[in-house]
Amino acid sequence: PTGFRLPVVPAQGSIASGIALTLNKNADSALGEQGYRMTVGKGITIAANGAAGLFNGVATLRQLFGHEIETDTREPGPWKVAGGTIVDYPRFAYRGAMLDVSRRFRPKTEVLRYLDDLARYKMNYLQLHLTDDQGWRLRIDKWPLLTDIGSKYEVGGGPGGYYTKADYAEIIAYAAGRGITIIPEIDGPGHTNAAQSVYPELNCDGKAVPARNDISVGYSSFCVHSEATYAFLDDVIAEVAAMTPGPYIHIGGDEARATTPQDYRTYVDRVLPIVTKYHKIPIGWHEITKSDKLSAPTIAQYWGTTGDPSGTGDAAQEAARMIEAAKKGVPVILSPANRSYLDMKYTPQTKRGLMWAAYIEIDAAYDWDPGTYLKGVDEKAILGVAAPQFSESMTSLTDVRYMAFPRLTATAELGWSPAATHDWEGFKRRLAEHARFWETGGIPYYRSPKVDWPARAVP
Ligand code: NAG
Repeated sequence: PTGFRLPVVPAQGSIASGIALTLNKNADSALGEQGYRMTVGKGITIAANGAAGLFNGVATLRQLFGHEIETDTREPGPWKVAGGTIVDYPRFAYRGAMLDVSRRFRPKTEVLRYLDDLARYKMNYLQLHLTDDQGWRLRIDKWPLLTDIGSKYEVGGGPGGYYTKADYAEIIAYAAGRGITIIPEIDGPGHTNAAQSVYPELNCDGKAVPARNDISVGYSSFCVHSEATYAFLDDVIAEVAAMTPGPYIHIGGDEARATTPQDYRTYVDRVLPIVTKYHKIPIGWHEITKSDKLSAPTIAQYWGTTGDPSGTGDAAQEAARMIEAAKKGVPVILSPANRSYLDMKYTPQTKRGLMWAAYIEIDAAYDWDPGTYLKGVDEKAILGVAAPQFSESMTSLTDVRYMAFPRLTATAELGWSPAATHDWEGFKRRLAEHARFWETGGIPYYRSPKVDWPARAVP
């Protein structure tokens, strides 16, 4: 990674000193695509089958130093790492986060800082929620008004903003330099007011709707029976696919309350093939399981609040439908809103955040098992975990990070570590040691009373 100040030496013969990163293609199949073997003797060797493994090994090494070697000037070195060998690989292939840059725009440089945060914890996907009722945030050349006009507002009355194609490319490259793949989300058929406010043809009555920057959900819908809608989506998805080297495009699909159930299925069944046509794998919020045509490799992201289908309410029904789809082979990304949503308040006293799903303290974010969460679903059906953060209540990068730390690390660990090592007492002890990284790195965090934090490193 850039900024690494230790000497990197070529891996010829034994390593006398310094750090060697070695790619031994298929030499150690137990490590898989993302694992690594680290040997610390006089020097340090990190070996892996692919770049992803090397990134993960470097992330571990940075943690082993016990403090941030790039920003923590209180310890100029030399630095010590205990000797030994680590063989390490993830439980789940997908470990992600989501930033909502629609409700409130976050400038490119702030997205890069969040990518740094994710890389530190071996997270390998960042979903960008680029479109919603309150603003469209990515330049689409064929439909320029989306950003010329549709990006100029946001929740709270701020100026909004958008990413040019060059900005987006820079975000993707910066992410790739840290082992992270960007997943663009184009939400629909609901959460679409920004697009409908600038292009009248997306509405059934052919009239543009007024722009909105309030935080209600579920009122907007593309005109599902009009071919203009699919011509628009074909153009948008073609451009997004061309800009996105990663394999996935997220089509949203959540909370289409203004769309009838039949229309909703029509929409999903029309949009999925467009994504496939442009050689991308679709991901959708779990509502897309309402389509009868859903099948692998299309992925469903579960944001329900229970994995137990036996109850009678809506939540149990959502779980039942997700479980049925998973059993039919649809891969699942787990983002239970009452466990992994980084926009839920920690406690009633938390200044930012919503609380519709739960108050989520750090122990609640950690104490669940992705492998057994959906009742009756085999762990093999679970692609991984993700921690979304919607931004109705986030006014700055400081807010974004304060709500993410420490909970983001809980999702990261659930995605990486084997179930057998799950242990709240151990987690909370290890977590306390990370305060120093955050404080010297300028990352605000919630000092949960459930953790015995050390005295502040930076008073
Ligand atoms: C839901 C909506 C989202 C909103 C968020 C707030 C999903 C998938 N959809 O109402 O638009 O911002 O929760 O936590 O979460």
